Amino acid sequence: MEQQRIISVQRHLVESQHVHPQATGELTGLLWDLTLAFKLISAAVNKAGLTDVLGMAGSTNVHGEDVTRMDRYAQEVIVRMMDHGGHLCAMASEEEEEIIPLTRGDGRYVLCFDPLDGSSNIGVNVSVGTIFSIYRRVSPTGGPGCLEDVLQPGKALVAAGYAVYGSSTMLVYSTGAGVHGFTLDPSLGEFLLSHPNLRIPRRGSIYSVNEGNQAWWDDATRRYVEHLKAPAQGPYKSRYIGSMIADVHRTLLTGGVFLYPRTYKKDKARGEAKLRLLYEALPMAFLVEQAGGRALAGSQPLMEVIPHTLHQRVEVAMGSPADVDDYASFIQGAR
Ligand code: P6P
Repeated sequence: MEQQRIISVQRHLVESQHVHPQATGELTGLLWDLTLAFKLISAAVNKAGLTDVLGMAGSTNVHGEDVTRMDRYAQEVIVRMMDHGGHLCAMASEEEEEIIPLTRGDGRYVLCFDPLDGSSNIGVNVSVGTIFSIYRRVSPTGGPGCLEDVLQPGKALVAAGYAVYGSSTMLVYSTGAGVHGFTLDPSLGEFLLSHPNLRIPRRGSIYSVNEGNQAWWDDATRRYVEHLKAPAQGPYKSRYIGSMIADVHRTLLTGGVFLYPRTYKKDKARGEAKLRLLYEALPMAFLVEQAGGRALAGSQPLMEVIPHTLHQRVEVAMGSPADVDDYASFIQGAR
């Protein structure tokens, strides 16, 4: 069996850049800076239980959710890492109401990120992570970016990825040429290629959804999930961690489907979505589709959803193409 190359993420990024002769190295530099931020956050998350970092910071974010100090730490690390690099014209974060101004904000790219997705799980030692997406600016160069640079659909994405802080820390990213996974060797402080050219199985045997919301799903979603439980389907196994990054990472590697459907609890007519479009759903959808999977928002391709506000929420179904196609057949009324 061919020996897998020993290659760091830095080397991988440089080699990926050489595939694009017109590349300036800006995106490579941006991603290098991000990988350093992930190492710093990983070191802190991995000893969260040993410091007084745990416990609520007493603040709440734009969504009225308790913010742990780890959220704030991860947010500050990324903002300080990216502030002077000159690669960005604007940043948007789950933790900030408005776009984040930069000291050097005349760059060519835009960064949207969730600094610590699933952070409410830190206290019980469940995997959490940082999710990011990168667009090219659309506003005139030479000055700071604006909201228009951030509110772009998934099909405009230049790159996306995540760092998952679990039993090991992994970086999974794509610049549109496949999905590549790197595992951090803490003794070296290097992300080494461990999952080259990730491809999601055509069909899986795991479904991942918070069934506690079942009473407030629409009928098609309820029927789809019941369909998966029928013996004729295997039946599928249920796995739900409650940390999107962990649930989608497992789906990417083993196949199956991850769902966060709209719930019709408060607003019986329109329903409510939970996951954020710009810095949770879209970057993960980009990766899943780059790995050969599919991602939907209801019956619409998720990558085509137009963001109108920074913290817009969206219903999500993503994973193996055959599984997402089955879901779509229920949603579209064909089953
Ligand atoms: P629920 C974490 O707070 C998060 O944003 C996602 O990471 C996760 O998939 C979802 O919320 C969990 O939500 O309602 O199942 O607890």
